[in-house]
Amino acid sequence: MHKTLTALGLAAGMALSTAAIADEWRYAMEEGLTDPQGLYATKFKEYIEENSDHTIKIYPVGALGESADAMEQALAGLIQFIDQSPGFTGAMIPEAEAFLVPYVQPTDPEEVRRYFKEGKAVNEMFHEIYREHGLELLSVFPEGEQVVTTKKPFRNPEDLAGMKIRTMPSPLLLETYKAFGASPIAMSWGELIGALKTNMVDGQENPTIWIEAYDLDNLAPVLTYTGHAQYTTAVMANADFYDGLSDEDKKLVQDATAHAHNWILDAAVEMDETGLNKIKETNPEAVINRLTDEERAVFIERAKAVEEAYIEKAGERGRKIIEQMKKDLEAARS
Ligand code: 6CS
Repeated sequence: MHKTLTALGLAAGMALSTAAIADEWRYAMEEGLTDPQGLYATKFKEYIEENSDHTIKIYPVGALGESADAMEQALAGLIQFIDQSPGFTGAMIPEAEAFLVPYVQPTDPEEVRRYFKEGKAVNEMFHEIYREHGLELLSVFPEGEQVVTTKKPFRNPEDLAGMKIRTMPSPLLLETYKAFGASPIAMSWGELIGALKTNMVDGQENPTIWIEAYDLDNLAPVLTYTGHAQYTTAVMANADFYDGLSDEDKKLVQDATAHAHNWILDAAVEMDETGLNKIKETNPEAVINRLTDEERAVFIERAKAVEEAYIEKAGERGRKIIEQMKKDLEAARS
């Protein structure tokens, strides 16, 4: 009897240790496999699977519901990894909305590379904050300049008056478009295409590669480059899951992160340019407007109220983050 129990125990132990050696980890994201988040996830998966017995199952946009649903599952530990952008996470982590404050990030490709590779704010100031929400922050990367697509052109806040602009559900994005003179409406990604088709909204913002991939240039064909932000996203792990990994597996996750991160920093900048070229080639109706420095100055002035709103919510920590982002921006430019 005793022997049998020992044998059973051993068998169970072996099963457990086998499970620990070769786990399937779930990875959710807000985009498809050929979009920037999908390409990053694929690089991450390839590295993990080539360098261990673990496997990664990727859940693209929609597979687990909307962004908020996927985050709930990640926090509950049902999903081990999640890519979610501050435009969605910001409602839960106010400090993360720093990535949405207008005019504290570069748009020039070389400056973008430097800002994200070397910037102290991006690389050092958010880890502890995400931890407080049960998330181990692995990577923060850009997907391209935020471009406003509208049905009618605008060059100043007066032109935007009465235009209904869809934003991701971040309180700070609503502040931004109010400050810019428009009438913002927050909605999930899944609702946007229908809202543009039915004129429930007159425009939206997203990076060029995404606008091209999802035909947004056909639904709202005036593309305005205001230079106000990068679309920034973040990859995280459930903190309890991460803490429970062996040192070897933690290193594996960090190495896979570095591998995917270095790759995407160059690729994302290139994709931004590719997206615009494709739109120019395929959509003769598209109007590309790049605001002049003088026109931008008006929006930069309006952005001061958004920065104040951010600091009011994110407190002293938020103030330090914005200060550091401005220093990183200067450094990336020099
Ligand atoms: O606008 C959005 O909601 C989406 N934009 C991008 C670039 N990625 C995912 C997100 O859901």
